[in-house]
Amino acid sequence: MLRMKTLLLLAVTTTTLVFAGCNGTGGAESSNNGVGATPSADTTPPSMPTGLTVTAAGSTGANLSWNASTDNVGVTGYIVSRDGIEAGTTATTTYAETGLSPGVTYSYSVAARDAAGNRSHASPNAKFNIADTTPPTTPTGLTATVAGSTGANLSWSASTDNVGVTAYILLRNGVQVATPATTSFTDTGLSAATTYSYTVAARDAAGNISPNSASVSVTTASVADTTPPTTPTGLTAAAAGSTGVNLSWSASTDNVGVTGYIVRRNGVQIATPATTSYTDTGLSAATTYSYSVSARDAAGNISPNSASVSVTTASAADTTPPSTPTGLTAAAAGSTGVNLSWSASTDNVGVTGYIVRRNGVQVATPATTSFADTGLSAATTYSYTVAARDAAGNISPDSTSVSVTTPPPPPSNSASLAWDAVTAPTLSGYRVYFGTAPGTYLQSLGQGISVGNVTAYTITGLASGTQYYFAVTAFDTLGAESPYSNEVSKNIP
Ligand SMILES: [Ca+2]
Ligand SMILES: [Ca+2]
Ligand SMILES: [Ca+2]
Ligand SMILES: [Ca+2]
Repeated sequence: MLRMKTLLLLAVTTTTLVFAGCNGTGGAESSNNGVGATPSADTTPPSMPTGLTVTAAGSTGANLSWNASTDNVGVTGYIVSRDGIEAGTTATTTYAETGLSPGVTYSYSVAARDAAGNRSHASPNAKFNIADTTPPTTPTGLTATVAGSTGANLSWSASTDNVGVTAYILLRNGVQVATPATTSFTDTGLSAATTYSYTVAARDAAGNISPNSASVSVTTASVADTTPPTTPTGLTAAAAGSTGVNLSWSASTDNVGVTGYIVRRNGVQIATPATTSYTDTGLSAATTYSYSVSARDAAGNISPNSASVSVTTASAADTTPPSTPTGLTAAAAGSTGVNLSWSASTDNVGVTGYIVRRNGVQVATPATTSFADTGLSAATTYSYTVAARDAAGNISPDSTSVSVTTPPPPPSNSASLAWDAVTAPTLSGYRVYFGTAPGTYLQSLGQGISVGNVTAYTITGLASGTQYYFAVTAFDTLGAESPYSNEVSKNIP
């Protein structure tokens, strides 16, 4: 109790004038403090304000209101604090804040006071925030530069915002790829030789997003291709007649793409086909050629040469006929035969035979330069020509025609003999012997029919139904006679 009295006395000395105007209530209290007529000091603070609310007022203001406090003497006003610092006072239960910033959270409390200066406990804090609904400005000055074959460097001018730009939104071909906090970005992982379009927008902490910037495009660099295609395999070559060769091979592969092939003949490039086959032409007949193939790509890389293959063209077709036979002669051989002979023809490749025509009709194709025609009619004139031919079937023109007339048929009951001539300097002639039994002749040796120096003779007057045997001898000017020739026989019908 002693301590309480001391405090009361101090209050009296410092607040006498204040309470002079409050006798009505002071008097009521004074009766309780037992100090007599002197007004008692008010040491009781008002009750703590309750129900503090803060509502927005425009874009930068707020209205605070709360429930009135009570006091043993009387509440004289309220003290409003913002973020722990006194912001203002009011005699009523409302307070208007101005000049607030969007996007900032303010914490308010209010305390009541009375005339004696007693101050209540501060109310619980009420938080208040003015929403930021203003987007940043649109970014400008967007530029994009190539960074090799897979990257692009982007930069732009900073946007501004009523509160503050917190990041940028970078779009590549309309799709968000990054949200950098600064005004540049290096995009990576792009495809070579490809065009990309970029825009950028700015955003603030409240999520407001500016319009997209103007679009810029950039094309990445091409990747240098230094890898050649694979070596062609399976090369085959086939002769196409006497002047052509057909080539084909298996396709090569490449990291980018095969654009064509290089065909070499005997080591010299002759063609650059885009496909896996080629027909070489204008070659020489019966000649061997060597071929190889390599593949190339668009960057000019060339594969190694394939294994080489050799092929020999066919021999040239022979279209030249042999020369026309010359020197054709025809001689009757008896009454039913003709012996033909002629000079050989020549040919660019070779004569393989002759064609003999009798009266324009082919009768024989001998390989040599003579022919014995038989089975003819006696006493008849025949015309012959000869042509030559080669292996390709080319045929020469017909030779000059020659005619021959067969002699009349021999008389009946006769026998015509012919023999080889005897070569002797003193030859005089021949003698013919005949009889009806082998080796036995009607003429004694030396008494044969002397026929002169000829090689053919016809014996007439022979008997019908008899088999005759014949032989010939030669004799010289001295009378010497040769042995008999071989014997021939004939049956006289
Ligand atoms: Ca009070
Ligand atoms: Ca804003
Ligand atoms: Ca390549
Ligand atoms: Ca020929």
